[in-house]
Amino acid sequence: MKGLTLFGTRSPYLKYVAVVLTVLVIYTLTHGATSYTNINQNVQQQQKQQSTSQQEVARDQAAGAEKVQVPEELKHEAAAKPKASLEDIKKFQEELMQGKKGESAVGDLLSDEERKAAVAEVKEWAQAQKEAKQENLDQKSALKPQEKQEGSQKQSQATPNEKVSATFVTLARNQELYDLIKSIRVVEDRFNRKYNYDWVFLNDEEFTQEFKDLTTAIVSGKTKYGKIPKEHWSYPDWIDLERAAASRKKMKEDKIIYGDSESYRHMCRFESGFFWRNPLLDEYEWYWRVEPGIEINCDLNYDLFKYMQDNDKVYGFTISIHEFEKTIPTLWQHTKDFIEKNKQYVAEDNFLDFISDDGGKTYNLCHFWSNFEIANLKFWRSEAYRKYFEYLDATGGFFYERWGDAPVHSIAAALFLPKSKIHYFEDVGYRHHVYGQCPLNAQFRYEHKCSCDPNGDFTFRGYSCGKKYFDTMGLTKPVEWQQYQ
Ligand SMILES: Nc1nc2c(ncn2[C@@H]2O[C@H](COP(=O)(O)OP(=O)(O)O)[C@@H](O)[C@H]2O)c(=O)[nH]1
Ligand SMILES: [Mg+2]
Repeated sequence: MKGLTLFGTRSPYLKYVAVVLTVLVIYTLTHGATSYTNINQNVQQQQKQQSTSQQEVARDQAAGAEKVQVPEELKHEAAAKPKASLEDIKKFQEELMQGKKGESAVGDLLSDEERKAAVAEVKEWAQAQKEAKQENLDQKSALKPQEKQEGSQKQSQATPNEKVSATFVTLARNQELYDLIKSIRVVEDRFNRKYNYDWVFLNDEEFTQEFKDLTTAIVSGKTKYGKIPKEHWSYPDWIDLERAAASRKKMKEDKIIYGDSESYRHMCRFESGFFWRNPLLDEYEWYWRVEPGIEINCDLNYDLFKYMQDNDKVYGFTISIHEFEKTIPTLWQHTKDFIEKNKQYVAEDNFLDFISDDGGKTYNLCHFWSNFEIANLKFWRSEAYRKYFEYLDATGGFFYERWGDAPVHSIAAALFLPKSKIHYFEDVGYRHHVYGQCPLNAQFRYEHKCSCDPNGDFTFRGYSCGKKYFDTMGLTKPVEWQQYQ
């Protein structure tokens, strides 16, 4: 009976407690288990509901139904603030550069976006200036006496408002777009995103919309497109077309590069005598030539145009090389004839020694590789160069032989300019097809994030004219040069 004590009469309410507890336990056990089943069911149910609603959305979308609620604030464009003028922006930036924090009234004229962009530009400029200053110090401490002279040349850090009148210029065919776009991308990344210079594109045919759209999307400055006029890309009337054709045939047999190409000849004549006459270039003083398939391998932390301007340079190059003699058999003789009749054009302290080993009797074939050029357009527009080009053109040598624009430009620069106006961009890591220039100093390469292999540097190798350049310019070669010849 002991067992029944709990339910005994001595504590009758305990019976009720026990009953309540039992009920509670049974309830918990049964409902607890059910609740697990429910979670799974819920997930399944949710999934089912979701898929139904997805189906609905998809159905709605397919039906073009616009069920999504657009937030009110997105329905209307924010009331646009009137755009500040370029003058206002410049003034604002000048104040910032003078450390005034742009608190004056002019700052109020700028929208938030304009203000942000202007501040960012000034910050970037300040950073670039700091880097250039450091770099200048580093370079100077590592330079040898002759180079110190160069090192002491004026800094070329343009402020955002101090841009030089300059543009990139590219002659290209539509089908070269994707080769070219890589060149543009790298020029922008290494240099132009900081300076935003314009870019002029020239073609003997109309550029396609795709060409224009893609290049405009990538260039940070303004882009301009020109179709070359017929008279700059055709046979002049004094050319004997049969003689020209026979010469192409012979050059093909002799396996001379581009020997049988008519378009290559038009291109070389155009680059020699006409690109600088294109009206799209009229407003500029300086240009930087870029071709499809080139590479820039190191960061350029200063304004190369401004460097040229501030240091009174006219013609800048990266690679120098010997020309294939068979493409220019009579070019030097015609040059000598021209000089004989026009001695007044020859500069006093010229660079003849770079292009001739015997005081001008013969041409040693050295020339600046013109696929990279940073130069002053005034030089090509000068009387000396115009007359020289006209003289050469009248001989028909662009078509009867296969004169390149590189030797024509180089001979003119070497003869009509004092050699101090020619600048060698030693610091520009550059490659065009098989030949490249890669700064030989390892520290320099690290600091400028160069991607080139110094073993691929062409400057002191056999076919290059690099050694000749250093010797005739009176420069000391980099200490590393013997390792890389
Ligand atoms: N529009 C146009 N551009 C050309 C033509 N031929 C060459 N070019 C351009 O002229 C430059 C030199 O030509 P390229 O074929 O690179 O010659 P290479 O560098 O001497 O091998 C490049 O910028 C080419 O895109 C042509 O027929 N039409
Ligand atoms: Mg090329």
